Amino acid sequence: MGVPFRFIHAADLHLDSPFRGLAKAPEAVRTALSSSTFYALRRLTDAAIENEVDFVVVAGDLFDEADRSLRAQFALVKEWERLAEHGIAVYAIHGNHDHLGGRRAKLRLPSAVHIFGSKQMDWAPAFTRGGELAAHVYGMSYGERSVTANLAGTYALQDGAPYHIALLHGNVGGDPSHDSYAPCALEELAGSRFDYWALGHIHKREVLNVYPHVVYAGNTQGRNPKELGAKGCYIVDVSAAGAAKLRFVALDAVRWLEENVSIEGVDTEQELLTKLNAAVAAAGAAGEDRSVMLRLKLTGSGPLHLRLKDGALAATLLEQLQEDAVPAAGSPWMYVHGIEAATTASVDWAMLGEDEGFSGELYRLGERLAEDEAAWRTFAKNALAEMSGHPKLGKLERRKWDELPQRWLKEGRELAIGWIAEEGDLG
Ligand SMILES: [Mn+2]
Repeated sequence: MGVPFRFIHAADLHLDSPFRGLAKAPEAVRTALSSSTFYALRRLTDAAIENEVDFVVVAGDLFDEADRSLRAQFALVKEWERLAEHGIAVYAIHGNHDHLGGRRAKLRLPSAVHIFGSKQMDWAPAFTRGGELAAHVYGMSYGERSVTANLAGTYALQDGAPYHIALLHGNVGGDPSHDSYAPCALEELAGSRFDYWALGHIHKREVLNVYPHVVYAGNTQGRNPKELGAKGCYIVDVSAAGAAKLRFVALDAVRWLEENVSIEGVDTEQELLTKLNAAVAAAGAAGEDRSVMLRLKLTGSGPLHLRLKDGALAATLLEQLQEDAVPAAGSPWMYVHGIEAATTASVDWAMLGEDEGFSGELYRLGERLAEDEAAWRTFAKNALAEMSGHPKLGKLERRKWDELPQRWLKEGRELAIGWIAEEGDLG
C-alpha cells in the first residue's frame, strides 16, 4: 500500500508561441493571443496551489522554440518559484520544440524543480507535501529536435516506490498528424509495469488506456484554428491502493472554436447574416467567459450554395461580423477569424432513384449497401485495400472496419453525388 497523493499532469506549454498570420486582427486580439501561453502558465501554478497538489509533471515542449525567448524563461522560473514557495515540486522533460541543444540563459531553478537530461532515462523520487514517498518519476529530455528512436523501450522501472510515473514526449500509436518522434505502440506502454505514462507531443488530450494510465494532457493553450476547444491539464488523484482519478481543468486564456452553420432553407444573404450572428452568440457560451477565436463553417445545401462558391460573399459576411463586434482589451471578446464555405450542391434525391446516369447508379449502390451492413463494410474495405500501403491513409486502413460509424456511408454518398451534381451545375 502506498499513500494517497495528488499531482498535475501538463504538457506542451509552448511558451511565447508567435501566433502567425494575424496581422489584420485587432490589437486586442493580437495582444491577448501573444500573452495567452503565459496566462495558461500562471493558471497552471494557480491550479496547483488551489488544489493543493503534491507535485507537477510537465511532459515536454515547455518552450515554443529551442532557442528559448528570455521572456519565456523568466516567466517559467517565476512560476516555478511560486510553486516552490508552496512546497510543490516540479518534474519536467524537454521535447522536440525545446530540446536541450538550443540556446538558453543561465538560470538558477528552485531546488524543487527536477529536469531530466537527454543522455538516458533517469528517475527521481516524488514526495507528498507531508514528506512521504509517493512515487518514482521517470523521464528523458530530447537532446536534439528530431528523436526517432523508441525512448519508451529504454525506460526501466526502479522498484521501491508504491507508484511509478513515466514522462514521455512522443508519438504513441503512430498519429499521422504529428511528427513521429520517440514513436512507440500503445500496447508497449499498456503492457509495462509503470502506473501512469504522462505523455506530451500530441496537443489533443486523450486517455489512451487506464491501468496503467496512458494519457496525453494536450496543450495548455490552443495555438491555431486546428487546436479547438478547452485546453488545460489533468489533476490526478491517486489513492493509497493506486486507483487513479483524473479531472480536467481548463487553463486557456483564449479558446479556439468552430461552429457549423447550415445554409439549408436560407434564401437571402441577410437571412444568412442573421443566422451567423446567432451562431456567434451560441459560441460565446462555449467560451466559458474566455475570449474566443471563432471560425464559422457553412455547411449543407441551399439556394446560396453557388453564390458562396467564389469567396466574395463569405468575405463580405466576415467583414460584417468583424465590424459588428470589435474586440476590446479588458473584457472577454469574440473574434470571428474566418468563414469557411463547405456547402454542397442541392440534389433532387427523389429523382435519383430513376436517374440512368452515373449519379443514379451511385445512389442505388448506396441504397443497397445501406440495407446490408455487412456488405457495406466489406465494400468499404475492398475499396480502400489498394491504399493500405500509403503512409497517411494506412492509419485509416488499420481501423477496425466493424467499428466504422454507419453515418459514414450516408455522408460519403451525399458528398460524392453532390460533387457530381456540382460539375453539372458548372458545366
Ligand atoms: Mn508540442
